[in-house]
Amino acid sequence: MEKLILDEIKKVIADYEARSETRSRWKEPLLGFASCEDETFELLKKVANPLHLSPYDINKEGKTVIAYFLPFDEEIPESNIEGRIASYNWAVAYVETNILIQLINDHLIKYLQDKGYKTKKLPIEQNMDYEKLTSVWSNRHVAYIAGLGKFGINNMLITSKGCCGRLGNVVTSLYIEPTKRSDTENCLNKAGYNCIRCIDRCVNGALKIDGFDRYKCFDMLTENGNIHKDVGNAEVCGKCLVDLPCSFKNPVIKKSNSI
Ligand code: B12
Ligand code: SF4
Ligand code: SF4
Repeated sequence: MEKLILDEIKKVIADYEARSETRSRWKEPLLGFASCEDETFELLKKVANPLHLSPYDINKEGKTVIAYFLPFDEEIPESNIEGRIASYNWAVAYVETNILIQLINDHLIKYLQDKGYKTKKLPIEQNMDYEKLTSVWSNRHVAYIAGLGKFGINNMLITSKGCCGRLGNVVTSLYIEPTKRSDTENCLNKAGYNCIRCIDRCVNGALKIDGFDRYKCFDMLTENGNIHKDVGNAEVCGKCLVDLPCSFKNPVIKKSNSI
């Protein structure tokens, strides 16, 4: 079933890329599965947000959270390395990946429901609280529980294909064996190596070694959103994701192999 789900996601990506208006390209997606019974979901009320939902709030009959990572084609992050302002391609990729995530979710819902499994997604309007700048359903944390990666000090989930990409998920009544989480860190700094490259790259003083100012970050996103108004709602920046050892891979594996 895992392979079938991956193939369905790949099909949606290929169809979307084939549309004449789509500019962005994505690499092969990564897929992870979490049991709705995983106790870490309860922990999220403490570490992420006291209002954080459980998978059962999204789907009462849920057994598995299907989480996926859509890595950007390398040209997209590479276009965003230079300068303080987010690149046009990064802004377009943000808008287009938001559309793609909804297409994938709606397709998986229909595909699994046709097979008799009730499947649901977070209603889009609940994705973000614009006052508190948090979500009641953190895609990063859900992906972490589904074994897709570990957090970097840039706050991003670093997967085996790095952190340059976006995350999505649905909750289904189909049981799928949960993906095992690895015991090791994927961020060089957290693994004990001397890396603060993401912090050095922050263009608005939002990301520091001792904390993250989400409002300063959002100021930068808003500035870029105004500049890239023509592509839609593109509140982006992402300078702390690109040109890093963890942009396209888990750098800890390579580093420890080379010692
Ligand atoms: C709100 C939001 C923002 C806010 C706040 C960012 C933030 N760091 O939370 C603003 C608007 C500033 C923002 C900025 C950006 N965002 Co944003 N954002 C979100 C959103 C909607 C919710 C995030 C959320 O709820 N955070 C909750 C807070 C409380 O979490 P936190 O404190 O940061 O989490 C830490 C703690 O929980 C801690 N922790 C401590 N102890 C423990 C213990 C355990 C067990 C665990 C699991 C964790 C944990 O680890 C976490 C990471 O440091 C998600 C989409 C979604 N629905 O999930 C996208 C999302 C997080 N953003 C994303 C991106 C890419 C960006 C930007 C790069 C903008 C851009 N696209 O150009 C920047 C990056 C800023 C940065 N370096 O953090 C991606 C991340 C992809 C990835 N690889 O991880 C997401 C997942 C969107 C997506 N669908 O892919 N974002
Ligand atoms: S740049 Fe270095 S410190 Fe920052 S998240 Fe990546 S590996 Fe970790
Ligand atoms: S997205 Fe931009 S402003 Fe926000 S932390 Fe990263 S580099 Fe800094």
